[in-house]
This record gives sequence, structure tokens and C-alpha cells, in this order.
Amino acid sequence: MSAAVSRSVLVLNGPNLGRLGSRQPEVYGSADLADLAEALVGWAPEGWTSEVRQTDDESELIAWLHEAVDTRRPVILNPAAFTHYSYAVRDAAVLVTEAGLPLVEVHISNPHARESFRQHSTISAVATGVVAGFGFDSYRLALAAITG
Ligand code: CA2
Repeated sequence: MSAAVSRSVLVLNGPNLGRLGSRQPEVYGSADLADLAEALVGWAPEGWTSEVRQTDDESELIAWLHEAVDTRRPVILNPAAFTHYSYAVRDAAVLVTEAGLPLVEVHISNPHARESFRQHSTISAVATGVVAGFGFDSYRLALAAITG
């Protein structure tokens, strides 16, 4: 039997998402990651917490996925552009789900309605589930899926 799953959710965001709120509001809205972190506090059921992180560095994102495995934390992952080409992030995502931990892939926009290069995800097939196209509500729905 595997160990219990933590009620502290890691919300991991990939490259350029640190610039949210500054450009392309028509695609990504006008709120930033600090606003997301605040919203998640309100969305979390009693007893659950979340921690929002962002990196432009693939190796750092992979290290955070390893940390999720080691600390048994569920993951909400917006891999940003890594979604479309990173087999290394995919392999790290497999480690999370194979450890029996939920990993929900999220996107603020709907990549399937955009350029063709955005219509393939290396992550989706190994994620527990995918939520895309609902702005920051994609994260709210992912949190609801994780917390039940
Ligand atoms: O819709 C999403 O959440 C994406 O993961 C965002 C990624 C994009 O590469 C994916 O196809 C879909 C890009 C994030 C770029 O974020 C920016 C934020 C503000 C200004 C410019 C870019």
C-alpha cells in the first residue's frame, strides 16, 4: 500500500507565465500569478493548501516534479510551451502519476483553438486529466478534481 497523499497541492507553471498580466490580455487575461495564488486560497476546501511556483527553466520544473514525488504532493501543471515539445517534462510527469499522485495538466487558453504546434501535448497522455480554455478557472477546476 502506498503512503497517503498530501493535502498541499503544488501548482507549477512553466516558461513565460511569470509575465502574465503584462501582455496578451486577450489570450491570457489581465491577472498575474500573485492573483492566481490569492484565488486558489479561496478555492481550496478546508484542510487543503496550495503553493504556486513558476520557472522558465526546464531542469527546475523537473526538480519540482521530483519533489512532488518525494513529498507525495498532488500537482497542477501548466507546462506552458514545454507542453508541446518536452519529453523530459513528460518523463518527470510519469514519475508523479506512477507514484499514485494526481497530476492535472492545465492551460489558461485553449491550445486546440490556436496554432497547429500547440495542438500536440507531450503531457496529456500521461496526466491524470487535462483542463484547458477556461482562464484561471482551469486551475479552479483542476483543484476541484484533485480535492474531490
Ligand atoms: O494557455 C496556456 O496556459 C499555455 O500553456 C500558455 C503558454 C503556451 O505556450 C501554451 O501553448 C498554452 C504560453 C505562456 C506565455 O505566457 C505569456 C504571458 C503573458 C505574456 C506573454 C506570454
